[in-house]
Amino acid sequence: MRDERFYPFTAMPLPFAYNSLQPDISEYTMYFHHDKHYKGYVDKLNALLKDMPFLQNVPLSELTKNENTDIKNNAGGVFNHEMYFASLSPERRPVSEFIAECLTKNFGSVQEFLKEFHEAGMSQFGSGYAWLIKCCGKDNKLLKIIKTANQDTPDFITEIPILPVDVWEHAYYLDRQNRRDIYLDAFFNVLNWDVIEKRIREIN
Ligand code: MN3
Repeated sequence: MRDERFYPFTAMPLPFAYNSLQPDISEYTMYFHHDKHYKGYVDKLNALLKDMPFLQNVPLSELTKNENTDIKNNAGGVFNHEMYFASLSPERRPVSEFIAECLTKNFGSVQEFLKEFHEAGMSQFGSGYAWLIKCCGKDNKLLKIIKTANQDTPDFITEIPILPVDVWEHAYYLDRQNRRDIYLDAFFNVLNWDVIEKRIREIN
């Protein structure tokens, strides 16, 4: 999942109502997370690129690897949040047969995947993300769980992002205070498995 869009970036609207993930994620959290944190990254990235014409036609996924730390962090903030929000849904649909098969093949069972993903989210020290990724290269087509710090992204070459979970405190502190574990359980209730399936199929 690369992102080929380039400057100027437009904030993606939240694909569902702010209050529709309740009680798993509150309206208050979704509003601040989307309208303040995420939009802040979009605005900051545009402001930085305004004075850097040589980066204005560089695609977003490439900007997340830029040597300029401000560009890299803000581009990562845009990419990671868009993927995170698009991975959520108020529909609470169960996993499809396809997803169950993929997860069972790679992790032993759907439950085991959820357990390992939860552990990765819990053990990311400080701010960052846990990811389900698809490996390309020598581990071709394997699904794996990795962690990234701050707004770093998977490498897009050997690690193709499928599903991120944001474990920055702003993702849960208003609702759960220090209980990241409860947030991670609630996150599993509102996953958009259709989108996750589409991402896995697209890079087959
Ligand atoms: Mn966030």
